[in-house]
Amino acid sequence: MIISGNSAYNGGGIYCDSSSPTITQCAISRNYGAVYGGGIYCNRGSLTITQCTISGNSVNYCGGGICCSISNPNVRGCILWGNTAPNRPQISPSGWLLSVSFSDVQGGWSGTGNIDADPLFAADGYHLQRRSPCRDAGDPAYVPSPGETDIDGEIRVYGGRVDMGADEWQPMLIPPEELDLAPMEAEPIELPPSQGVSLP
Ligand SMILES: [Ca+2]
Repeated sequence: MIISGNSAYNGGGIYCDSSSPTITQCAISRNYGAVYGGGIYCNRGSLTITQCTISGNSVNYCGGGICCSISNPNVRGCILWGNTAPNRPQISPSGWLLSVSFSDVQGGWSGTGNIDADPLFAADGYHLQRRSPCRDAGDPAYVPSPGETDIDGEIRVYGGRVDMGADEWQPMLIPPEELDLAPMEAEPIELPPSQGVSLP
């Protein structure tokens, strides 16, 4: 699911109150919150967020990507990149327990398998490009459920290990402009020695 272009006072993309849902395979991108949580705001709950790309969201106070209060969300296999806020732009834990693993968090975050590296998004802000460090960097123990797909409805694990985020990079998704083809150069043609053909 793509959640994009929304705005709210708290939780521009998603607002969870006194609930503990699992949010998975979502791109939560380019949403806006006025105070807390540009992408996701969670109040009083044990939110689970897996294989999501939370990018380019903004908020005026804190928690551009995720903001939680009296909550202990579990974040696994996600990308939190390019979110903006005056305070704690990617994740705002507000002192609450927050488990983050196998995720790419801009500015870094402690936890197993986390990285801090530009995910090299395509122009839409959430698809991965071929050289993305998020490829094959998700939880190596991740086993998709039967029929589970990535955000494009394509296979969830390609290349032997799940990618971080909602998109699983696959070769058929490469737009021609990313193929880095060198311009064709004409090879000099060597003509065989003259066989004595005489032109009229
Ligand atoms: Ca993969």
